[in-house]
Order: sequence, then C-alpha cells, then structure tokens
Amino acid sequence: MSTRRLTTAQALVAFLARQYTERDGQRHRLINATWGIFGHGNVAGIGQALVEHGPDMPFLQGRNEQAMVHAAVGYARQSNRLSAHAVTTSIGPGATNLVTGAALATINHLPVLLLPGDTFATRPADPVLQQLEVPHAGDVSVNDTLRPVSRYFDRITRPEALVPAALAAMRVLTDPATTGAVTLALPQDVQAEAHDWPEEFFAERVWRVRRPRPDTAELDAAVRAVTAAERPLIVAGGGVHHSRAEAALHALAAATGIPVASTQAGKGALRHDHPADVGGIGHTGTTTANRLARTADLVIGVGTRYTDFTTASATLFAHPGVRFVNLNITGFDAHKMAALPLVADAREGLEHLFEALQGYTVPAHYQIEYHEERTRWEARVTSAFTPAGDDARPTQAQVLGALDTLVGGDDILINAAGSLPGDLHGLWRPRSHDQYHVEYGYSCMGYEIPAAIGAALAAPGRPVWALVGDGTYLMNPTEIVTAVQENVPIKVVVLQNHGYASIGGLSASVGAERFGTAYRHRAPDGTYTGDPLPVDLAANAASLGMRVLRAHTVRDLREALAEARAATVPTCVYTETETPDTVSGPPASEAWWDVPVAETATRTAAVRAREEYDRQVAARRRHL
Ligand SMILES: Cc1ncc(C[n+]2csc(CCOP(=O)(O)OP(=O)(O)O)c2C)c(N)n1
Ligand SMILES: [Mg+2]
Repeated sequence: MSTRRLTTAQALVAFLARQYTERDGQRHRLINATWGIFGHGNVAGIGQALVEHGPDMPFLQGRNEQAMVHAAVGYARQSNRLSAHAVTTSIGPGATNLVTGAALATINHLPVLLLPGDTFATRPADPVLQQLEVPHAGDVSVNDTLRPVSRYFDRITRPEALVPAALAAMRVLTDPATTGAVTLALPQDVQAEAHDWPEEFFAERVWRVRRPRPDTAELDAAVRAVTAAERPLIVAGGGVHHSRAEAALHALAAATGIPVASTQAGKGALRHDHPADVGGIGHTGTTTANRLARTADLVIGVGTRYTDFTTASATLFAHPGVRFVNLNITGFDAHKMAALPLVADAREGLEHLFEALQGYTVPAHYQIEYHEERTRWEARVTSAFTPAGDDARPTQAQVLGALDTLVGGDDILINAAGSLPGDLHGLWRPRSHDQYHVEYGYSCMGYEIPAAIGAALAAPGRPVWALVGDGTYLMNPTEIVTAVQENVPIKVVVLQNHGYASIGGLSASVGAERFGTAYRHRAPDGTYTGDPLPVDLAANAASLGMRVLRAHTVRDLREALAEARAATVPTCVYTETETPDTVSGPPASEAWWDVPVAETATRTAAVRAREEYDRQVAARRRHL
C-alpha cells in the first residue's frame, strides 16, 4: 500500500481539497476555501499546511472568528448547501468565538467546517497559554462548548484518527437532513505530527446529496388529506430553498390554487407576483397569510420547523378541526404539530403530490377570497413604501421602498436582526428565489456584513446588500476590512435610529418601558434619556476603508442606493431614519408572539401588559 508522509494538518488540507458534492448531475467543490485567524494552536499546523498546499485551497483572512463563520454560512446558503467553507482558529478565545456562528449554522441547517486548535494531546506542559483547567476532568477543553452546537464533533488526539473523523465530517456536511456546523478540534501538537497516510485517503471523493422520495403509504395519506380539505394552506419553509424545490412548488400551487405562505427562511419560494403567493406567515407576516392560517382546515408544511414566529406562539392555527401534513426531510420536523408525516426531499415530495393531485383544485370562492386579501395587503405595502415627499428623512419602510424600485432579480438582500426582519417579511417583494436572505433561525446581530461577503463570493457579479441597524453595526463591523481587502463590492446600508427600535417596541409592549434600549446620554436623573449619542457610524465605516455615501433625504437616498448598486468597491449608504420611539413599521400582522410578562408588578405599564398577555395566552393551543 503506498503512503504519503505528511503532518496531520497537511493531510487534512490535502484531503479537503479533493472533496466534491454532486446533485442533479452537477458537481461542486465541497470545501472551496478556508477562513482563518492564526495564533498558537493553528499557526504552525494548519497555517503551515495551507501555505505548503498552495492556492488549490484558497485562504481568506478574517478579523473575528464569529464573523468568519457568518461569512462561511452566507456562502453555504447562497451555494444551496452544495459548497461550504472551512474556518480555522487558534486555541482558547479564537475557538470559543466560534460558538455563536456554529449555533447559527446548525439551527439554519447550513454546512460549515470548523477547525479550532486545541490544547496539546500529549500534555507536556499543562497549562499552556489560554488553556482551561478543569480539576475533575483532564480531557475537557474550552472546545467542548462546541459540542451542543455541532452536528458532528470530534477531537483528533492521534494522527490516524483523522481518517475516520474526516470522512464522518464530510458525510454530515453533505447530508441534507443533518447538515450544520461540523467541528474537528485539532490539538496543536497533533497538527504538526507526521504520519504515513494511505494514498487512497487523498483520492477524489464525491458525496452525492440525496433526494429521498416519499413513502407510498405516507404519500397516500397526505393526498387523501389534501383532497378532503376545503381551505388548505401551504407553509413554505427554508427546506424549499435547500432542495431547490421552488419550481415544483410553483407548479403545484398554480395547478391546485392552494395558497402559499412563507416563513422567514422560505420567503421567495414563490415570486411575489405568483397568484398563489400570500406572503409571510406568523408574527411578522401579512394579514392575508394569517387570516388564511386561522381558518385553514389543512396546513401543508414544506421544509419548515414551525418556530414560534410561524405559529404565532401556538395561537395561529385556530380552525377547530385543523390537521397538518408535513413534508420534511427529517422525521423530527415531519412529526411536529401531530402531522401526517411525509418524510422526503421537498422537491421530490412536491412532484409526487403534483402527480397524485391531478384534477384537484381548491374552491373558486376560496381563491377569490385570498386574491382580494392580497390586493388589500399590496396597497398597504405600497403606502408604507411611498414617501410623502422627496425632501423628508426616510422611514425605514421607505428605505425598503427605495430599494424595491431599484433592485432586479439578481440583487441579494441580507439581514438577521432588529426591526428589519419584521419589515422585510411583511413588505418585501422577492423577485427571485434566492434574493431574500434573512437569517431568522438564530436572528444573530452581526451576521449581515460577513454573510454579505460570503454570499458575494458564492454569487460573483450579483449586487449584495447588507441591511444593518445601528445597534447591529456596532456589534460587528469588523469584516468591512475583509471586504476592502478582498475588494468584494458589498453594499452596506446603515439605518441609524439611535438604538434598538425593535427591542424598544417589544419592551414597551411587555411593560418594561423601553428600559435600556435607546442609545442616549445618561441624564441627571440617572436614566438614559439624554440626547442621542454623537457617534458617527458613517465616519466609522469610512475609517475601515469603505466608500461612504450619506443620505439625508429620500432624494439623497435614491441617488446613493443607485450609486452603491453600480459601485465596484465596497460601499456604505448611511441614513438616519426614525428614532426608536417614533418608529413606523409595517401594518400589524394580527399574529401574536409570546414574550412572558411580569406576573406581579407595581408599575402600571407592566400591570396592563400582563392583562393583555393573559388574554393572548388563552388562545394558545396544542395540536395533538
Ligand atoms: C447577537 C445578538 N444579541 C442580542 C440580540 C437581541 N436583539 C435583537 S434586535 C436587537 C437590537 C437591534 O438594534 P438595531 O440593529 O439598531 O436595529 P433596530 O432594532 O433599531 O431596528 C437586539 C439587542 C440579537 N438578536 N443578537
Ligand atoms: Mg437601531
């Protein structure tokens, strides 16, 4: 048997460069690049291996480990999970900075390979710099914090253990049901240790991304349920996109007239002008979708996890006899809501349903009803998007309106947290299946800018917009430097409203009186009610190397957005919108979200909020 003598790190890099995915007859490189920040724990291992391996494994230099994972996740999502990035870190803080990004990847079912350095396996001089000592457990390191947020975790304490671990890592990354963050913790001495590797380990390897078909009995039961329904509603989740099932969904909805509501992850499953599209569902959704959801007798979930935002915290599906059919690639999600499970790839499942439902349509009056509702909601979107005049400061919804008139199907919009996800879910009109890139599984502030870099790397030539609130900008602006270094022409739109409009509004509604949510000076009475802070985020973005355009009025904004869209360098559009206490969001969705309110309090706001809470809770329902 021929062997190759390499260090563990060199072997891992050589292995990763030879992995491919294949789906629908198309092949993609699985690990297309490696992000890294070096320190002890990876500089002499993976770092040396990357430089020795050369450009066949491209290297991307990040500024913050969490942000590198966000960039990798943005890349994987925009690549339909068929390509991913690896992320290497030093031991200790470099490694634990990965935890948030890993949780985000796993919750959103998006593949990323994490390669944190780890403390010495041979333990020659404990403790080493940045080592956590656990007096009662010698085999624990800080990297164990990555276990619960990883779909696969392994620590490579011997070189030869890399072989099964690397294969397991690729299996999990390319399995559509289990993919997420995969962690191979690499003790720094093992990384540098040489070993004679079997040559076959470095052979080209193709991981076929499977499309399981539905079980016949499950399909029959689902079809019987649909044909018996009078008011069926499809809830399209992120699984529709992961499976590239949009065309199959389009065909099914067009043939049957079943309306399609979408979750945050599923939005864009149908173009906004498809006659069956009723927009976002749940707390941040449209009244069209939510009224249908309240009266639906059958809910057909496609690739959805049914989060509390989708179900209005278990209050939305109110028809007394409502039943569920769940098409999902995981049995775990397919069984939620006591549904008839249909465990399959979304595209396969929808195609089989389409065949079996030939001749079935929903009643004509039902279609007329939701078409009319849709038209009413559209008018409300148009009014939220339209400014009174060109000289005023834009509202946040009007910023989206300005983008709405500017963008084409190629543009990609990225957001994750604050008041924007709600505004976008209710108002945005997706023009292509992958335009709407809102991360709302973890809703992690700071995802936007790095994810825009990842998305732009996956979709070169397409305009990529990171929409960020001021709070979000302050949490994680560092990867602007990376965009400048790589000359990735992302467009960052900063919406300055001096604090947390979203959490301020939520705080007011739960009786917490906007406590701690505005960015204001401390006033003489000790509260944060002074003037807004004199921070200049536009100057900050410029200082990191971005071109910056300041928009004071609606007219400025339109011009700045058009200039940014055409720009070939990273460009920031900075605009002041409302302050958190004057915010005007989209029309109310008529769907609740459960945020527990103080059961006992002396202040009036909290007492009132609890009365309202108790009223809402009464509608909560467990589907059995
Ligand atoms: C990492 C992280 N920390 C905290 C939160 C909770 N949170 C959600 S929105 C928000 C405020 C966002 O502020 P900003 O970006 O200014 O948006 P705005 O609410 O003003 O629209 C906070 C703190 C979060 N989602 N992510
Ligand atoms: Mg803000």
